[in-house]
Amino acid sequence: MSKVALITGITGQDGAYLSEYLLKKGYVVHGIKRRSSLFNTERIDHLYQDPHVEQRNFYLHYGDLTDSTNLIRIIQEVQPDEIYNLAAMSHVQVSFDTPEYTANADGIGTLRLLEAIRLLGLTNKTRFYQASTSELYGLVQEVPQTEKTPFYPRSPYAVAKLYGYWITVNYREAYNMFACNGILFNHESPIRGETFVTRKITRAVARIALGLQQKLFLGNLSAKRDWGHAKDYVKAMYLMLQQDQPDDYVVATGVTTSVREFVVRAFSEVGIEIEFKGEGVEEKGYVVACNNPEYKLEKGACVVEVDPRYFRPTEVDLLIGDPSKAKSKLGWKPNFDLNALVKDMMKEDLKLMKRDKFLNDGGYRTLNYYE
Ligand code: NDP
Ligand code: GDR
Repeated sequence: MSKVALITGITGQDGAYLSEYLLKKGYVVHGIKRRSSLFNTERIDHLYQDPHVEQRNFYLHYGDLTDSTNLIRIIQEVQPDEIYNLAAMSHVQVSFDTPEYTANADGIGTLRLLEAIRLLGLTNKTRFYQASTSELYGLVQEVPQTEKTPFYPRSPYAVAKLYGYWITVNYREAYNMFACNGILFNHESPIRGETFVTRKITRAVARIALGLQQKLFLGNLSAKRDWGHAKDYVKAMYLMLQQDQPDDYVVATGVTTSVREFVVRAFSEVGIEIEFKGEGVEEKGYVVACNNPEYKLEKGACVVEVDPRYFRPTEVDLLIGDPSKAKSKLGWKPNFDLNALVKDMMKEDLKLMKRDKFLNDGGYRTLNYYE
């Protein structure tokens, strides 16, 4: 008998990679997607199966983490062996604009799922993965951050996720549930949401190289993140639910890099050398050399500028994770380092933007990519 997994947030970056991974392992995968006015399944369209076909292993259900009865009904129908709770309003800056909704979906949403498992009498059957985050560490207290580092959340998103973290621990202890927190550090990919900083950078660099955009506007260039590849990180989620005992794990690369350095690396991937000059909001990135004859960028052109609108009311300055426990207990190890990640993202975004350029040049459509 195949194992059955239910994934919330299946239309997101991690949901898509995890679905692929579990399907390859022979799972039957069910996912919860939200109703939206435009299609929101682009990342999983290649996995879609015609509902008229009898033998299927991939199913989608309409639902929302803010709707308990909907979650109870889906879990009752699906009777999952494993639930991966990946759904969340996951943008830190946007959480300052929508704090109440973020608390409801990211915090109470986690409780709704755990409580549904309990009410349906599935505590001995269903294993639960909670998408916890390095944002819990917030204000730097020690580096590298481990499973034992105290939390100090710095955004409505992180505070909501703090509730999600502890309610998962509480249900594990109170009801003996197999419930785990993956404290995942930033992980990116070619299908990363376009408004997270890495993808915003790789898309813009591809567009600037192709002459579709002149400048990239960013916020805090000095923030440092421990960036890994999402393909590696979904494997850790799976491994956590295959252990004998439930536990919480940090998943990270152990290497930290500034936003500024990420920008330099992304440009260098397409043969453009850039240098930053100035300080604070006056800091700008200029082209030093363009070593790729395909691209026509003038030496001295200003291609990056700081825009304070992207500053956050409270920032997380430095994240660097210690994945020792995940490595020793789960046998997890990442295949991608930062170089390989930037390469993968730039390669795919160049392909995408070349397609857009073709459409633009042909007069078929014009898109506004400034975000
Ligand atoms: P994405 O933003 O790419 O995906 C989020 C998913 O959640 C989407 O499928 C989205 O649906 C869905 N969603 C949002 N709100 C609701 C809701 N109210 N009800 C149901 N579904 C909802 O995030 P990632 O894939 O990058 O991250 C997955 C999880 O891991 C998130 O919980 C995130 O907070 C957490 N995390 C992510 C890290 C990262 O670096 N990527 C690091 C640590 C934790 P739709 O497509 O319709 O918007
Ligand atoms: P983060 O990711 O907040 O770490 O949360 P994001 O890519 O949004 O920001 C990383 C850092 O870059 C700085 N920054 C900018 N960020 C964005 N989005 N846009 C900009 O223009 C910009 N300029 C500078 C930010 O200030 C920040 O310091 C991600 C999400 O996936 C969360 O869901 C997850 O929990 C954490 O990673 C781990």
